[in-house]
Amino acid sequence: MTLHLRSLSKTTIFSLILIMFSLLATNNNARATENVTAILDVPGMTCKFCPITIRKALEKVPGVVEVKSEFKTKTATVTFDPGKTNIETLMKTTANAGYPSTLKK
Ligand SMILES: [Cu+2]
Repeated sequence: MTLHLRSLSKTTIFSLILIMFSLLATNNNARATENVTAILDVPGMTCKFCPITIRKALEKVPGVVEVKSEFKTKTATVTFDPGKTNIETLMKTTANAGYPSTLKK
């Protein structure tokens, strides 16, 4: 009985340690891949449907989390995981869709 209890608590401690390590690892991951938002100037938009084409193209890029595209300002606001993609790729993507873009300053 004593032996059984002791082995049980060892298992409990071991799983607690495992949980703590996995929590730490998750936290580190979250910090390393914090999302960033970039605003792209897309001067080639000519009507209210252009931003939809641009948004759909950008949403297909792995690592892109959110896209807001607006005809009025001729911009695409892209939130992405910098560990998975980058601004260069995003600009290439809009260009491939027919809309060359630059990073808004
Ligand atoms: Cu259009």
